[in-house]
Amino acid sequence: MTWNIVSDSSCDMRAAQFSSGAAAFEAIPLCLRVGEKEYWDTEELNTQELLAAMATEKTASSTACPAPAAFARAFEKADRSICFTISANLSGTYNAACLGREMVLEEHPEKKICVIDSKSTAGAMILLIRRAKALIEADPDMDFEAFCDALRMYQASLRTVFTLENFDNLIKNGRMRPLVGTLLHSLGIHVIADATPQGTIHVSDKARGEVKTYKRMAQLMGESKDCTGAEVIISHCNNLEGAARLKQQILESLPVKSVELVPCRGLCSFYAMDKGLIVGF
Ligand code: X90
Repeated sequence: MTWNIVSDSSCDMRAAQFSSGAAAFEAIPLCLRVGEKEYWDTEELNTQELLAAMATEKTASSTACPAPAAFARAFEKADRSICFTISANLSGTYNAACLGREMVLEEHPEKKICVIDSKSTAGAMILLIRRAKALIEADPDMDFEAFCDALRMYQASLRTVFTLENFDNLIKNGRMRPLVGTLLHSLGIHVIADATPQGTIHVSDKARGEVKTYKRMAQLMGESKDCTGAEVIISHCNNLEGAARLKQQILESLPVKSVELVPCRGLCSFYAMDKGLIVGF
């Protein structure tokens, strides 16, 4: 029985962080457009260059989800595939993956393929990938439906809280409603947002200054669920120092098991923009 764990490049996971004798891992790249230039969000993409290009580009920037065929190629490779995508309410990626699934099942009805909407992105997807890997390693021949149900339950238990210095790309690309008061940031006010259970973006609070922002984020995390023993992943866009301070705050405030820091890949860098912090737990 061969297994492929598939995701899209919004997952902020790199192949080097995945090693398993029981399953392969593959992240399908989204396409990032900055002015006239197109970047594929592969592991080779230099996110510093991307951020620099975005900072100087005056015309519209946008992104595009992978083609169904890109998912189909990944699903063809194994007997069983589990796929996690960025929230279907933010991107067509989930839809593309479902179409890719149909394409493969038409030719190979014996294969088993499950596509799960993460209703989030970034760290929440890393946690889903790791849980899938652990379940496969524990029993590669398990009942496929039971495996998918366990992961759907785990998805529903995950939360995402984030703070960005700049919401321009999310707002300009129609992924969230404009914020009231665009001068907020220049006044030292940080906007804190979270993922709704439907996988949309919700502005939950504002805080003045970095210390209060991280305190409030940890508080919101505690209010959103019982964080006892939770594994926390902070994706940061070019902001290791901020991520480390937020980690400290989380460890002081909440009974979590661990907090890991990972740099954003291209898609999350594109939307989180310089200094953004996304917490999945
Ligand atoms: O299909 C596409 O072109 C991709 C569109 C992606 C749009 C949003 C990405 C946001 C990533 C901010 C963290 C948001 C976490 C909340 C999830 C509900 C960066």
